[in-house]
Formats: sequence, structure tokens, C-alpha cells
Amino acid sequence: MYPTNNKKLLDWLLQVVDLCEPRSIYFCNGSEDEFNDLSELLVERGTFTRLSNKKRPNSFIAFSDPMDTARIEDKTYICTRSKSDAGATNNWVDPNEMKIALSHLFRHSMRGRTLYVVPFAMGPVGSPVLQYGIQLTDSAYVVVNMHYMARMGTQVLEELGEFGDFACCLHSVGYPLNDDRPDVSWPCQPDNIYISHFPESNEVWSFGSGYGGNALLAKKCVALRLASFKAKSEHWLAEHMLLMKVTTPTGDIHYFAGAFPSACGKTNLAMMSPSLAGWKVETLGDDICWISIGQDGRLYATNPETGFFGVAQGTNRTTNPNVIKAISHDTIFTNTGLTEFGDAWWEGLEDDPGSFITDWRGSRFASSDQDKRKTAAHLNSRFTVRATQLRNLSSNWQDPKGVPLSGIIFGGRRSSLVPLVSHARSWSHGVFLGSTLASETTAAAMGSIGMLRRDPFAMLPFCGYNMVDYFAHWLDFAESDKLVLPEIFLVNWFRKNESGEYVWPGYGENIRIIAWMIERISGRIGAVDTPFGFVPEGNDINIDGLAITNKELNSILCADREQSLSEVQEIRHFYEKLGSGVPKQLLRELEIFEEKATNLS
Ligand code: SAT
Ligand code: MN
Repeated sequence: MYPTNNKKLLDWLLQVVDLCEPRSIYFCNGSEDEFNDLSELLVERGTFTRLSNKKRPNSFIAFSDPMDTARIEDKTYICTRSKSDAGATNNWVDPNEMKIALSHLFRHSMRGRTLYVVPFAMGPVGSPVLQYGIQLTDSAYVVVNMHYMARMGTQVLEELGEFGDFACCLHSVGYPLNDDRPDVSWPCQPDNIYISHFPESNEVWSFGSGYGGNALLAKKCVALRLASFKAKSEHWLAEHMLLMKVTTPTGDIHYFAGAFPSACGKTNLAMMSPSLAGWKVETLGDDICWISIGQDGRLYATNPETGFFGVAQGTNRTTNPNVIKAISHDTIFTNTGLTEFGDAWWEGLEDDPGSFITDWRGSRFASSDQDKRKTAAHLNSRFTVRATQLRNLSSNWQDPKGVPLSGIIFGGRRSSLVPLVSHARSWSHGVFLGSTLASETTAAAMGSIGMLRRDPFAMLPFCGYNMVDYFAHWLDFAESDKLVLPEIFLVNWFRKNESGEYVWPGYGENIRIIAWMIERISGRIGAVDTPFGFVPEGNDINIDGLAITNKELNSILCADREQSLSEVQEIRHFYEKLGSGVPKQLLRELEIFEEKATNLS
């Protein structure tokens, strides 16, 4: 009766049906017809509004419940048997207790709804790090987003066969239609959101939210939290990183992965349109990167996703011309504004929104009435689009081997102290830079605006185990002399001058910094040693044609002595909060940082 004989799936499905009591069960095949049927259904229910086919063909917009607009970190749990395996940075509940509590919530939670079975594969066929998952969900909105974001459907069921194993991902929006209760356009249960991970049994149970990473479980839940846990014992890395290919004017090719906390322009960097003639940047991924050891001892990186779930707010022809083109058709928008012409619109977009706009809460306002309408788009408004719509997608992005990394870039948003760019002195120094990564917050959801938040490796919300064990796992890569490790860099595009203005132009001009990295990787140029690592000498960054002077450039390449010394104290304090297991090598790196800071003039 079902299109699978996978024993684990059939057993689990039976249990879930018994618990959640859906009205019907539907196995997703991943076809275009299925996408069209479900989008039509979402239009009928009021979840989707179809955008004008003249403006943006085959595209839809959804407005979420105002209480369900983002990932919720305080409702995200890592449920390992021992609390210490989850570590100081994760919320923890005993797995049995959590399952008992969640079973109460999931009981009858799908009444009146269809349960969709979504088989998905993270990673191309033949990849050594390929992971399977199956999401059981009562959200059709999730299914259509998954069509873009992952390889899913019948082919995956076939790959799994009778005995294939997979991550069990159970999801309910928590809005059963008991006793003819009418449906709403964005069903959810915001007071009872739980995003629970059981890494030891390879499971996710997510309840109450239909938004983003809370609901598209393949993404942060499987590809980062469960995968990072697995990667630790299997000696690979599951990272919150972009992946890009850079071709120099002489035809040399270098691949870079990059970790940035949110609101640091990670997607824009991944899709950059370089300002320097002769340089080419192509994208392989904008959010998640799995890194494993290749036969030649180099580290190979793969993007396990097939789409982009990017922030709309602030995306425009200057910040990201490539993605603007990609989202001109066949795109799902969530919580952007809607124009009177039936197009999506958000603050920062150059297009004229017309005289009236419907904001993400569904209220119609005169566009000129800035005060009343607040912002048309939510700060966390999103577009979902297939990777293949990106014109500068690298042709080998689905190579099962992955691509060999030349460099790993860490970056944060720091208005002072951290240099524009520095090159780690060694792998362990690079791990130190990653472990102390910090960024000033820009959205109130992350604490008050402008606060410095430590976000090691940009993995604070995504590491599926104890953060100090994660640091040790990274350090382990230097143990074998058979490996040819990538060089590690730290960047900060966001240094400000005394008048509070950004000094570095950023965006397409960042290619100038990457060009310097490539010179360093190739061993062709020297550099100046600082607490943060090696920074460029005098004229080594090409600033031809920029408004910035050499003096200004130098002002954002140096580190201030007093600020560096207070950074030492903050890092010490941060490490203490992580518990007793911070690896000795990192404590040693902190001492070296302090010595070098003390010696600054
Ligand atoms: O909603 S997601 O978790 O996919 C994106 C994000 O918050 O980083
Ligand atoms: Mn992300």
C-alpha cells in the first residue's frame, strides 16, 4: 500500500500515526506536479498568495503568525543521556523525560490534517558524508520548501531500500483540527515550541512552529546538530559555513569555506560579484558545509543542501546582484511585504513598491506612511530558492567528492579592535580564532542591539554536543602529519572610524582581501605578526580605485593594546563559562595572545 518496504520507516510511521492521529498519510515523491498541487492547496488555505506572474513567475508569498517568525534558541534542546555531553552552551533535558513530555503534546496533534512523509538526502549521490532523513510533518508549507532545499522524494526512498537507515524527524505545527475547528493561514502553537534533538538515537522532534530552521528539519537540526554529533566520532566536520570557488586572473582555483554569525553578510559573500577585473567567484553553498578528509590528505567540502533560505531584508542589487536575479522567478517568500502589483518587496530593495503596500502582518498602508507601517518586511523575512537558479553557481557543486579547501574564513561584526583581515599562525591558532569568534548583535531577538555575543565557529546554536569537545575535535585534525590542512583567516568587514562610519566598503570589494589570502596561501608575501595573527604589510592590499586611503586602511589593520588586553579578559571569562574542559592548546593560545597584546605599543 505504501511506496516503500523500509522496515524502520513502516514501524515508525505506524507509531506516529497512532500518536498523532492524522486524517490521511501522503508519501511525497518530489515531482513538479506535487509542488504545484501543494502550492495550490496552500493558496486555497490562505497560507500562500500567488505573486503576479508578470512580476515574478511561479512565486508565492506567505505571512507567518506574528508569534512564529524565527528560530527559537531557548526552545532548542540537545537531549543526550548525560548532561555533560550536551555541554554548557546547549539546553538539556533527559531524553526519556523529554519524550514523555513531547508525547503529550504530539498526542492527536495532527487530527484533521494530512501527515506528509518527506524522504530526503543531504549530499549528492556517492558522497562519503551523505546522510538520509525522513521528516513526518503536518505542514504542506514545509513540504514545498523542502522541494527546493533538499534532494527529496521517491528517488530517496529507492536509495534507502528495505534496510537503509535515516534520521527520524517528527514535526507538527501543533494545531489539530478537532471538532470542525477552522484552520488558520499559519497554524502553530507558539507557547509550546520545542525543537528537541536526540543525537544518540538520530532523531529530531519539533513541535509548535512552522518557521525556517524550526520546521525545515533537514537544515539546522539534521545537517548541523545531528550531523556535528555524528561527525565527531566519524572524524569529519559538519559546519555552519558558506562554500565558494575563487578563480584568479591567472586561472588558479581556490576553494574557501567561511563561518560567520548571523547578520554578517555570509550569503552575500558566498554569492559575491567581485569588483576586480579578471577575478571570478562562484558559489557552492551559503549556509552549511560538510568537510571530510580526502584520499590525498586534503580537506574536502560539500554543501549538503540544494537551495538557499536567505534573509530578504537588505538584499538588493548592490549587496547581492546574483541572488536578486535568482529570486526573480520560482521563489517562495516568507514575511516580506507585498506590493499592490502583486510582487514581494522589502526594505533595501531598489524597486519602487508603488503607493500601497501590505506589510508582513497583513496590514495595508500607504508606502509613504513610514511611521505607521513600521517595516513592510520582517527583519527575518526569507526567500527560498533552488540553488540551480543562481547564475554563478559553481558547475561542480554536486561533485560527490566535494572540493579541496585552500582556506577557512572566520568573521564577525566588530566595530573596533579586530583587524580587517588576519592569517592564523597555525591550525591551533586558527581554532583559537574560531573558538573566540564574536559578533555585535543587530536584531533584538539575539539580545539587545550592539551587544557582543560570542559565537564560536558561528556554531553556538548549532553544535549538537559539548562545545569544548567540539574544540578538541577541531584540534585533532592537526594531530596527523598526513593531512594537508587549509589556512585559517579571520576577517572583520565592519570596523568603524572615530565618526562611527564603516571604513571598508565590503561586498564585491572583499575580493581584494581574498586576493591577499591567496598570496599568503601561496607563500608569496610576508606579513606583520599581531595578537590576531599575521596582518597585511603596508601596500599588500590592492586599494586602487577605492576611496579609502592607505592611512585609513592601516587604521583597521592594527589592534589597539588596551582593547586587546580587555579582549583577553573577556575570552578568559567566556572559556570559564564553557566549563573545565577547554583544551590546553587553546589556553596556551590565549597566553600567546596576551603576551603579544602586552608587547603592542
Ligand atoms: O531559520 S533558519 O534556522 O533556517 C535560518 C537561521 O535562523 O539561521
Ligand atoms: Mn545559517
